Amino acid sequence: MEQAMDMPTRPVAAMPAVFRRHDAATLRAALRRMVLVRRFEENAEQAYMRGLIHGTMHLSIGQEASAIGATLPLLDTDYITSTHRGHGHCIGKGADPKRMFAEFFGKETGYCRGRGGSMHIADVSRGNLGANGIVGGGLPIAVGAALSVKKQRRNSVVMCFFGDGANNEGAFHESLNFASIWKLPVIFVCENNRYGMSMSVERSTAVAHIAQRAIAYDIPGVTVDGNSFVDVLDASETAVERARKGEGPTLIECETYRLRGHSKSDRNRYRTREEIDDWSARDPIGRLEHELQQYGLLDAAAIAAIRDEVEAEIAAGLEFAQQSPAPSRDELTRYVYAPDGASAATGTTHATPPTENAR
Ligand SMILES: Cc1ncc(C[n+]2csc(CCOP(=O)(O)OP(=O)(O)O)c2C)c(N)n1
Ligand SMILES: [Mg+2]
Repeated sequence: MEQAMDMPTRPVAAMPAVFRRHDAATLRAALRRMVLVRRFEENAEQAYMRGLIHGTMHLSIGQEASAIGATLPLLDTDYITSTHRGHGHCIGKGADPKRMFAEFFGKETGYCRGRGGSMHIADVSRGNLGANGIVGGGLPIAVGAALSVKKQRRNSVVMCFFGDGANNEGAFHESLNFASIWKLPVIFVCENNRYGMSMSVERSTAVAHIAQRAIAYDIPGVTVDGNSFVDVLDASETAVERARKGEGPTLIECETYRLRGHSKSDRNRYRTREEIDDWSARDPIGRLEHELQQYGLLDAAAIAAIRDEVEAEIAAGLEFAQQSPAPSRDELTRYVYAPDGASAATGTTHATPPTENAR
């Protein structure tokens, strides 16, 4: 009986092109990353509820196909800019959950030595130029990074994540225009999860599809099912290839949904239970598992093994974070402000930071 359930149920001829382009090991690794993002966030949420993590956090539960499908074609030498809802982007760019948990717990071993927290995880050594608490803040940074890549004649690309809430901001329009006129290697990935806090896209946005905005900047714009790993990966590969060939930017709109509230203080008053249930039924992880099984690329035992591996990795990450040292009190503002008086990059003088922070 079990064997029969594991038999492929769809003809190989019907297999999506991205499943042909990647071997089973790569697809398994992608699914593993999606499960890792989900379990990372569920565990972070629990730690928050238990009072172990302070501040707030924005969970991307339900959006994993968008983060992992988009980042899969990226190389270590490529870059991303992320958002306040960026845990999936970080893991997609190769971040270690141990150091992410440590950052959440405010520990020295975190990516920003515990000074950044959930919304400011960055790892420049792996091309993660940072999450960003400013809506739309990553867009001009991505364009600047892409300009520098182009000037240096390097072959890297920059993937810029942002939400639907950013698409009506000036920074979005200026960034797309600059990237287009200079043919910069940027992939703009809009994660349209239907809401900016409690504001629906229907109420905030004049166009039916955010990808239509690309027309104004004469670049390709494509809307994909953001809960389909296959569709997101397909669009991302096309856009990354175009950027790498020097043909310029693309705007990808991933239509998706955040199953949790905007942040930990959201009481979900602007949407219905039915809507949330409807999107829960389109869960991107279950969907990819099902598709991989349908084409005989992964069986139930392999999926169970992925879940076990991820549980072990999460447990080790939490343990590492809890055991790591906290910063000492008199060093709390170190790494937050530039050293008194000087900028390492330019040698110029900064305004003196507020005295209570100047130590
Ligand atoms: C420039 C700016 N304006 C407003 C805010 C407050 N704010 C934080 S998140 C958010 C909504 C963002 O929505 P969206 O871009 O769709 O991302 P999502 O939260 O849905 O992932 C707002 C308005 C902010 N952080 N920065
Ligand atoms: Mg949104």
